[in-house]
Amino acid sequence: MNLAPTQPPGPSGIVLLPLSRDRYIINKPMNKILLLVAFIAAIIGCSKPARRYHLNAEVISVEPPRALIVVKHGEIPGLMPAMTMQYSVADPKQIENLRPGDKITADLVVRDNKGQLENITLVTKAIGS
Ligand SMILES: [Cu+2]
Repeated sequence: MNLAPTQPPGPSGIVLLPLSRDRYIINKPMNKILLLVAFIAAIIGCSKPARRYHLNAEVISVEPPRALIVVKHGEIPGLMPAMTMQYSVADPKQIENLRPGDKITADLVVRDNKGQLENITLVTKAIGS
């Protein structure tokens, strides 16, 4: 069998191998492994149940482009005392029209030690906003 490369030697005398064909052959099983890793990660991620807490809060500031909100929230029984803190929000559209001083309710969803606000609902509009 003749395994010699079909391409002529390069300028420096180094033989160029048909790389594109080799890459194709090598990458195929690699893609399967990556898919499997992603699949397993998804299963592990889904198997941990998220915890949900109801939250009453006052808006301190909002940053819709970064999906961030700073709120002063009341005590969340079983989780944390009342405090002012920043949360990421699941849907930035829910904070677009919020202004400092607005009163909201929301679901705090805790997943893998990360908290995110969902179902943000305006309760009382801040005076003058
Ligand atoms: Cu907090």
